[in-house]
Amino acid sequence: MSRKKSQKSRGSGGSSSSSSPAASSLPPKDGGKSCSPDSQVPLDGVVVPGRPSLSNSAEFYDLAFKVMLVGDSGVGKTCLLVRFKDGAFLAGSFISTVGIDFRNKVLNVDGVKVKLQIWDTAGQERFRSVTHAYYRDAHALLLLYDVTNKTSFDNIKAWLTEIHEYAQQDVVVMLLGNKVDSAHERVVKKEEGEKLAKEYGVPFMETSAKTGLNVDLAFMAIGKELKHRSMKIPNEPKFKLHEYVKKEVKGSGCCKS
Ligand SMILES: Nc1nc2c(ncn2[C@@H]2O[C@H](COP(=O)(O)OP(=O)(O)OP(=O)(O)O)[C@@H](O)[C@H]2O)c(=O)[nH]1
Ligand SMILES: [Mg+2]
Repeated sequence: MSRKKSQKSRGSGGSSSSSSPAASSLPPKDGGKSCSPDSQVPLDGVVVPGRPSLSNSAEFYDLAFKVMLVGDSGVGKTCLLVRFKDGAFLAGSFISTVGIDFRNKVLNVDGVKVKLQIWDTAGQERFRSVTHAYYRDAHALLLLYDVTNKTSFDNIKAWLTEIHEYAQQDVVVMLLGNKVDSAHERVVKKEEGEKLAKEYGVPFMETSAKTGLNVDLAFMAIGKELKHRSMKIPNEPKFKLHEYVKKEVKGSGCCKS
């Protein structure tokens, strides 16, 4: 996707807990076990050289960014987040997310502590107006479809239209084809995902929240891109997100791609 307009409210005061609708009014999907909100902190995306890392009680960080998970209901957004945060897979019956929820994770990106505040949105249509309010402050969006569900793939164009409408012009977008472990149920080829991503100019990878394939990579790639955008270090080579993803991505090892 081509995004040419300049940043609007990045840098100091880009987004803060007070500018987002309260998430606490929404019940956590699993009784608070896996998705209870961490405490909120300002997300300014700015590092001050030489000062100690900021503290959010137990967590220290230099930069903070807001990342949103979006896509149809059932594509695996919550499972992807739980896999990334806790290294576990939420097996068992599918409990759809209600409204929106978030979790924090601090990544070490080239020696800089980058805190990602990751917002897990509900894919169900009836929550769409709730989630629209959160796009405005997002620095990055992970847009998911399910490789075993053609409708979720066909709906990606509509999601991208929605992103253009509600998100910042320079938001980082990455397309993820999830559930590649389900090789026998696959109905969307890897090449189709690649083609669509190319059409919109966004990086793409296939993931599995079940096995963990490429999950950490997806968030690390986002963290690196946001860190490099935020910190201009003299003589540092420009970070190229597409190239990084191409180099680091792992295949599903499946013949049916
Ligand atoms: N095989 C497989 N199943 C998955 C994977 N990710 C999620 N699932 C299953 O897909 C179902 C839906 O997963 P969720 O993560 O709850 O989906 P969601 O996108 O958060 O759905 P909403 O909250 O309704 O928007 C659950 O039954 C998961 O166990 C995956 O990578 N592989
Ligand atoms: Mg969910």
